[in-house]
Amino acid sequence: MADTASDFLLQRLTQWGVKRVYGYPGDGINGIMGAFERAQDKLEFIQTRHEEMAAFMACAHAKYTGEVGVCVATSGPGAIHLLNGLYDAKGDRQPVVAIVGQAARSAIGGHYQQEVDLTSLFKDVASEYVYMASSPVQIRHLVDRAMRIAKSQRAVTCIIVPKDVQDLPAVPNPPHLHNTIHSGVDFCFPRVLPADADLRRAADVLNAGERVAMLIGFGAQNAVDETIEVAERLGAGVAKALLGKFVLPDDLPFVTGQIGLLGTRPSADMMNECDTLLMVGTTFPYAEFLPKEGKARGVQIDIDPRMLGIRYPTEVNLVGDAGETLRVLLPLLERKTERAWRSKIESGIGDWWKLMADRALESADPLNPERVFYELSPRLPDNCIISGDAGTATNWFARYLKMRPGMKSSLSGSLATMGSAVPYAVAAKFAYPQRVSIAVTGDGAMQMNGLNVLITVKKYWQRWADPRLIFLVLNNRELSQVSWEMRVAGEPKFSESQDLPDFPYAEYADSIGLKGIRVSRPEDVGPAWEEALHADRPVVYEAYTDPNVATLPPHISLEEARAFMSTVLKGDPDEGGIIKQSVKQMLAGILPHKPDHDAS
Ligand SMILES: Cc1cc2nc3c(=O)[nH]c(=O)nc-3n(C[C@H](O)[C@H](O)[C@H](O)COP(=O)(O)OP(=O)(O)OC[C@H]3O[C@@H](n4cnc5c(N)ncnc54)[C@H](O)[C@@H]3O)c2cc1C
Ligand SMILES: Cc1ncc(C[n+]2csc(CCOP(=O)(O)OP(=O)(O)O)c2C)c(N)n1
Ligand SMILES: [Mg+2]
Repeated sequence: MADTASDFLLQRLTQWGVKRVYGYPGDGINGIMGAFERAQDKLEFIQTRHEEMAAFMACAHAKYTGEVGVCVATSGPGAIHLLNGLYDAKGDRQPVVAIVGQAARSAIGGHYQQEVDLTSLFKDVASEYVYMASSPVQIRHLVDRAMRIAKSQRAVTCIIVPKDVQDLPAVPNPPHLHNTIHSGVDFCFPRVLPADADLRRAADVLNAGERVAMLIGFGAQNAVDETIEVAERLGAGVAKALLGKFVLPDDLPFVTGQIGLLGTRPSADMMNECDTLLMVGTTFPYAEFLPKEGKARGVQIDIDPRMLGIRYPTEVNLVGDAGETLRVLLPLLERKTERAWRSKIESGIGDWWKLMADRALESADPLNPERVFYELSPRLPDNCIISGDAGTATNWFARYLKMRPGMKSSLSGSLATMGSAVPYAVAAKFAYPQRVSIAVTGDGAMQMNGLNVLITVKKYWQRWADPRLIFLVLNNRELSQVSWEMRVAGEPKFSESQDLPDFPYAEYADSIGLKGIRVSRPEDVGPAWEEALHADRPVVYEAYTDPNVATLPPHISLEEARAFMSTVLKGDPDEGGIIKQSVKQMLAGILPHKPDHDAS
């Protein structure tokens, strides 16, 4: 069979280095599926259970590998299903290309079956580039531009291919005529460096500071040595935004860990007390966990000018690659001889880890979820990849899992959608079959999409060189994060909305040929991790946990936590009554910028 436009589409993707596409078929993309069948030796098609999972997996591929993630879906319903996963990629600025089918050109505009105005539908999520091929001659430049724009802008792009165009003969070389496009595939990232005068301004701010705090994120991932060196020289502590969790190891004495509601007390204290802030490659969103406006002078570094000066009114905004910029900044920075600030940060970190251990070992009914993460942390295998979700698990993931060099971690950060952990973990496994991949998720998220993704795991796991892929499910029979958010707002739990049906997650895993482990006693948590981490197949680790363990902001002692939980739970339906005032008073005492933490 002569090459079709679809064959050429896939060939062009492979010329761009694409090796795997996540998707789901349908008659709007039969032509493209036929081409996948013919291209199997060069391009892998991974069948997901739902197009949203394909988009999540493409996003995770981009996050974990730095390459462009690609997903494919049929016209109409398939294309619509992609959206949430594509918005996840857009929110976290990941390069993803979506390829979708469309009704035949002869039917477009005729209210035809499965016809949706896809250019309009994708106009927001793929705002950098969305175009439809009305002729095979466009395929070459549509692929080249979608890939180049996705890569260079860290954006979602979309190519729409009507079903009849898919089957037309390929046109790899447009005629040498007026109105034709002759595009190419090469792409190199430029060196991005600020101007010398601006580096000098930044150095002046940083040199003048006496108490420097650093906040780094995902964008600092290739600047590990430089970040450590700058922190050493400035006597600074370093906090990490959640998507940058893996960037610096947690055993460095000056790393304060996460920041924010799920952050650590040392991070909160450092931001509250610093006089200078250096932010590198981060979009961390919560202003109340950054210094109060005017209290600290600020410098920010980001490769994307649009992301500068939007979280704190930083005095010097440097457009640059994190590593390149820190390298040229370093010679301008003076070593702080006064190290008291740094020593204070370091001792705060030691105290924090002791508090974490105490909290994890508190009893709960029947099991404290913190214990599950606390026991996992020291057992994490080298180079493992951890994928988180939205729910209480996000908090324990952020606080308890200590990262070491070589590990990776991620979740849906900006969109903060439920359901990222399981598809992300599967994509991690496809990208790195030799590494251990771990998803940490709630039962709500598992019921939303995770259980179905396990069927994908059943289909593929035997392909992986190392079969270890572990799904930790916190079975707390509740949308616990929402219950806590409502309680904190002074509302009792609304059972009709938050209670979840119990489900046998471990048994379900066994029933489809994976391994299920169910744990409900604290003493079994550690041995169960050993079993899961040495299993010969993917494991669902079902932890039967207490939904009433609160996810609390950083400034709260063990005693305050106990008092808070018992007071707040009295407001729940079974106890009757709402105790808005006492909840608000308690919160006023523990949230950041409370008067006694505020030097101004
Ligand atoms: C339930 C839930 C709760 C959450 N709570 C918190 C919380 O308490 N604390 C928290 O931190 N997060 C929290 N998040 C996540 C939060 O919403 C943000 O997504 C996260 O803080 C962003 O992390 P980041 O800044 O590391 O990454 P990103 O948002 O990915 O930012 C990276 C930045 O680096 C830039 N960049 C990329 N490459 C380079 C380069 N080479 N050089 C320089 N710059 C570069 C990018 O342009 C971008 O601006 C939560 C998420 C969920 C799901
Ligand atoms: C798609 C989507 N729907 C709703 C929410 C709001 N939300 C955030 S966390 C959460 C509850 C998560 O419940 P579960 O997965 O059971 O975890 P738990 O908090 O109980 O540990 C909800 C509903 C969301 N983030 N994403
Ligand atoms: Mg739950």
